[in-house]
Amino acid sequence: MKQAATVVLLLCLACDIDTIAAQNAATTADSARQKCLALNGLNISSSSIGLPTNGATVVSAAFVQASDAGNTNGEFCKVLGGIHAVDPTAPDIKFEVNLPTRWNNRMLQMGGGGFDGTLVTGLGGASNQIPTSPTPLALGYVTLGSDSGHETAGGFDGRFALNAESFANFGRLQIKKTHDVATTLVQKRYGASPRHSYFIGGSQGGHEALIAAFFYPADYDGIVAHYPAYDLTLMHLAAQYRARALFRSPDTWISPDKMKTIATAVYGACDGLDGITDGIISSVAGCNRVMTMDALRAKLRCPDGRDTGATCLSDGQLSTVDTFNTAFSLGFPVSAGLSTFPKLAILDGATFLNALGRTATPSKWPTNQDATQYQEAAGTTRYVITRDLTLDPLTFDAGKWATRITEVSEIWDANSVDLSQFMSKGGKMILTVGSIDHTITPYNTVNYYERLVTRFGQAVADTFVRFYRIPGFAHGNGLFNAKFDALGALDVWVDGGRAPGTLEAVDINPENHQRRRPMCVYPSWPQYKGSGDVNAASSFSCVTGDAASQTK
Ligand SMILES: [Ca+2]
Repeated sequence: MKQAATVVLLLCLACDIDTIAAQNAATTADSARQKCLALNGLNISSSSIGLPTNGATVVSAAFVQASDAGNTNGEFCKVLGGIHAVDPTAPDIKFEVNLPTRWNNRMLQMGGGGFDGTLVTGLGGASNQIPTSPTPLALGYVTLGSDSGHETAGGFDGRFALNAESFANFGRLQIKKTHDVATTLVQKRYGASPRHSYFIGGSQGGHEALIAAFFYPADYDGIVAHYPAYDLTLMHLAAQYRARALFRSPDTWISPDKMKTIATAVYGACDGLDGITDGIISSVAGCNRVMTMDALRAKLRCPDGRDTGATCLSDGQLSTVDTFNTAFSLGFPVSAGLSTFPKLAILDGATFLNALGRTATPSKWPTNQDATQYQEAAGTTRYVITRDLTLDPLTFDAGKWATRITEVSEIWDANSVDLSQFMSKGGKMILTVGSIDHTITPYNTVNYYERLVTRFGQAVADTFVRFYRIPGFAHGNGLFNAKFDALGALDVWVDGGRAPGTLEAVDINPENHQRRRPMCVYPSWPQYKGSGDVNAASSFSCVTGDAASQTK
């Protein structure tokens, strides 16, 4: 570039500096455009992809200018293509890789959600980032994503799992295949490899982030896993168990009105324990102490245990709450020896919104009007475990399918916390969960972190993992709809060596005036100092222990 400027200067002694700069920019843009368009039709051989495929093809490479209508990502090259399966009947893994002209030498892979099946474009914000902040692509990251190797209409449509390679791609393999193709494209475009490679995602995307760390540690330097669905087998079999409890009879279903009654009782008992009644239960331990099953029964049981309206719970409904509030045990181990799935946070403030369904009778083919637990149960028991599309998910008996269940678990779960290889290479991980996540349950991530601490010891775990439990946050939404800069914190840690401490989250629910809270490193939580602006993070301290016992 310096040479080009000198040439321009020599040829054009009368030109001013601005003209030279403009000519240089034009030369750079021309070069970027040429390098982008040269990727069109590129065939990537199977030998440059670290898992079995039939190679990959770039279907289109389009040069996007900063000034193009609707583009807020700056100038970049948008590459679309497919990774071909070994089995000719299995679909391609469709991918998108975005190569910015002003590259920051980093590559960021983004995860999907549910059963995937929609192309993750990498054009938008990183999972749970503040919406008004620049996207990773605009910051100079190469961004990438895939459809995981199948297309669905959304939800938990699991037809793709009937094909073994398609299922294995979704289960794990697409992560590395897409990574390797993107790395090849980066090398072609820039003539260099990324200095750092990251993965970020929430829910299934968080699961994919943990897959990256555990199964492909050589490929990634940094991971952000939000509320990861890492143990899908146990999660969905627990969902099936709880859906059976919920729909056992018309008397055991909990209507949205009844759920509001439960939440009102829980918030009445627990909201103020953290120093401020703000619709957020920040002292989970304090809440667990005061809002037990017995306390709920004493407060809400209908006279004689018979349903007399929305303001009380029948004995059948109380038994459903009890099932939700108790860990599920499968009765035999799956991958990494796990056999249980923790309780739901129904007595900690999880509101469930309409997640328990709109009617007491679920549909044969679930829609988003049905209970989340039922949708998950149907998807996994029908398409993945039994592969019997006539199955009634509520009659499924896990004990009769033990062999297939353990096989499935090995294909798609990321249960092991032995991240030795990731740690040894210097990898860093940020792990988050919302305290009122009703789609998975915060305790699933808490368990992962606590098993990890048991495996490595606290001092070693602190060198490569940070865990944040965010009060009032649910599953990418919630009463405190937390948004924060996890990617920035990760990059400072990986590249700059500075480990994250307390972060800050902003609530983007419009009615909450952009209120802010500290994101405390687990197990600490934000306690109101007793004075100061309730919408300012500085009015809260990260504390450990149980406020209920502290105030006694
Ligand atoms: Ca509170």
